[in-house]
Amino acid sequence: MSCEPNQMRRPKLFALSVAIGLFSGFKKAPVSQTGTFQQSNTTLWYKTPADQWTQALPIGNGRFGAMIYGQPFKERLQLNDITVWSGDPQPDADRKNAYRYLDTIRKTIREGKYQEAQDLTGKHFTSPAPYDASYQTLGDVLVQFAETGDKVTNYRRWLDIDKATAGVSFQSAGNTYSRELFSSAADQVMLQHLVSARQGGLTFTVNLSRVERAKTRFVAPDKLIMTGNTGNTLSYEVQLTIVNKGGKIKGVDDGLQIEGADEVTMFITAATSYVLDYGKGFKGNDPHERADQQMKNALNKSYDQLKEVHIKDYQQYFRRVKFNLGSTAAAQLPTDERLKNYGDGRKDPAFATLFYQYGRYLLISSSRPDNPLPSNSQGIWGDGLDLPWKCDYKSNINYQMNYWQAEQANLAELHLPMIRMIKALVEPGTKTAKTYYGPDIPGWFYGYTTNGWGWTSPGAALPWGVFNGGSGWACQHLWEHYAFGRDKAYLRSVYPILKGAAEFYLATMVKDENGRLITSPSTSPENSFTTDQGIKGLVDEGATMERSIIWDLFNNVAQACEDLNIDPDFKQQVRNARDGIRPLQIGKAGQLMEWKEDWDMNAEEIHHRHVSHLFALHPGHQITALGTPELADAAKKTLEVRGDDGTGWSIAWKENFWARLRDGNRAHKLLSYQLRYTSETKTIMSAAGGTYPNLFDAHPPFQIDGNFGAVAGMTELLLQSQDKVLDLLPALPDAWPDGSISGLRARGGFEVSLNWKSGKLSKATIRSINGEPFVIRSRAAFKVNGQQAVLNKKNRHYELSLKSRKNGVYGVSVAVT
Ligand code: FUC
Repeated sequence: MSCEPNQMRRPKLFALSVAIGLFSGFKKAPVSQTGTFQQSNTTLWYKTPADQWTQALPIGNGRFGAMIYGQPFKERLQLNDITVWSGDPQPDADRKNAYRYLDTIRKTIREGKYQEAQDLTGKHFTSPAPYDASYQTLGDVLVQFAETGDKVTNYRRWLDIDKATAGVSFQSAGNTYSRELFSSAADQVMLQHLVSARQGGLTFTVNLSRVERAKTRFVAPDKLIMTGNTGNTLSYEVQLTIVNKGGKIKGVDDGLQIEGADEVTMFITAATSYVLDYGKGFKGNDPHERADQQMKNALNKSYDQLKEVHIKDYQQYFRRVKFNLGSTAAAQLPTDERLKNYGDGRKDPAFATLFYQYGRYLLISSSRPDNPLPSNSQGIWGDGLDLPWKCDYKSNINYQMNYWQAEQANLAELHLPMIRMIKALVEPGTKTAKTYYGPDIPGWFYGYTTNGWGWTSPGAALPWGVFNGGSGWACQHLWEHYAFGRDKAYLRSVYPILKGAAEFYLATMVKDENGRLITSPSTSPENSFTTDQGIKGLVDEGATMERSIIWDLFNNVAQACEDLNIDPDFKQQVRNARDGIRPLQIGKAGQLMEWKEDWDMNAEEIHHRHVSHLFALHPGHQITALGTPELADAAKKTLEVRGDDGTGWSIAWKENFWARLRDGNRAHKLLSYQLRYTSETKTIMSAAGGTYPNLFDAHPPFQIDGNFGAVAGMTELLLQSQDKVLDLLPALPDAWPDGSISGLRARGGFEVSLNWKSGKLSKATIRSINGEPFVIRSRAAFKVNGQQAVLNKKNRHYELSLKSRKNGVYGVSVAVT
């Protein structure tokens, strides 16, 4: 519906309203309908408001988001901006001259003096700086209604993940109230639209607040501004403007009072001074102008216009993948009840697709292509000043898991904030490399974590603080973006970063007793070992994960040289080095060995959550179930020993491992573990993973990697694409006998849709984006354009090699048996 642009009437009215101190109903708000509740399998919905944060519902435009509680007469929107980091950059967090101790540490490890090596590493190879900076809340919008509403009926609150809009509706004292909220990436504004069915039914105050370092003032009777900072570096500004239809409005101290409105639209904008630029100390422009400009732009448009553009903009990502596993009566229930009932998933398979699409929703809402920072360990949603583990980018699993789904689940552009952040780590990482490994060491490096301030130093303590794999693993994401998209110009642009990471490892790996390349000192993320003599230790040489990450990096870098037709000598050098890395080893229990020696079965914590040594199985490609069956069996044994349970992300990782091992039922069992209802928010380090009522993953506490890892795991059950083989339904679980999925992406530049019936592939469609050759593999016999797939006797699968043309579409038809 049309209305006059707000800005046109604003200047004239502003002077008048200040003069009378009260805005009365002459302001024509955009007349529009809030979305009404519609049950669907892309809706999370509840019959009661949220009391706890893990019941509240998240919205976000990649950068700016909120948690919505939906209380009838006391609404709280807890706000976040992805750049709100406390503390300051710490460019001097490296331990000066650490490299001088390197030889001694290495020698001590080689001599088997593990306790001494640990002491030396802890003392000289960690960071002396405190790691205090944390991602933080931006503040709250609090809406306090005049009505108290003892008798609320027909209450509904929901989040429609197909539209990225949230809503609340209920009745009280004969009136119907409804609200709708969304955070628009297209217009960089958050909106809350409130409607009373009865004329004049909206009377409330609204405030902007933050627990510390904030000042709120009304700058016009319809506008609040909150400003503040989080330390020396970051300042922020939040603006809130009310557009009302009917009633009166006035400013009071740190709030606004609305009296008797029929309909109110709240426009909220936010900006900070953050800039992802190490050279500038992460300090950009004052946020005022941006928050102001965003507000002005938004006020120029009607609510309906903003909503329409927002939905379209969001759906360009969300609707790329459609996933259907059929529906049962169980799907009619509210989301929290469905979660409680999930059990083994057979009763409500549609809940698995909801959880899958919710994971995609959360990435779209926390990582838009031009995000100033990537999705952190809570996405963008976090309430507090010192969030769990600082809510940073732990790079020994958690940060990478956040982005596993990006390429496969057709959200490749959302990978870009991560890729930009990796680029931004090269400069500080170059310094860290030289400080710890020697002034002549080329390339760049970072270890177990990074944060909003470009942290590349090790941590303060063992075992977690010292890890060689962060940068190598991060580089896998630079590569995967190319492996799926096959954009050579992009690959050329990131090649120097890949090369720099490889140069660092080439220069710092040492030879073991047999002349094979290993890292030293070396850890296996956050785990410890016990030698056969009973000596406990944290620091070894040549731990499996570090070797596997470097193998993967060298392999990718050599391929990059080949694909770009550059650096032939370097290509040879990394290939030789890759082949010189100490190979994966199988231990006495038949397990894949985690350490250099066969100590796994002596482990103090045999069910430890990190299963780092299986990197080569997932997310690496060195072990495959059909290509390297012995190693795959060893990986299986390791998983049996570790057990299924764990923290949220650990369970999600195991879903991916079992999918790669082509055991769909075991992966599905793990998904069922992950979908255990929990309200536990205390930190528990083992066996307590689950899902909160708002479907956030529980480590516990909330950690979003589990949500994202589950999307990757479920995708791997349906489609894998190692070595340019498009493996259709490699691990379909029995719990999903009939279904379809469309829009998945595969390495080599393909888009794949699949249909299956009674547990068997029935149809597939493959679109070739770049016209590259490929191989299709399936358990079932199939044909493409009359060409019959051939049974590969070794792996017992049907395979067909095809050439493709750019944008060619290939229909896979399966003989009905
Ligand atoms: C690592 C993990 C923890 C947690 C934290 C954010 O330290 O070992 O389980 O996920 O990161």
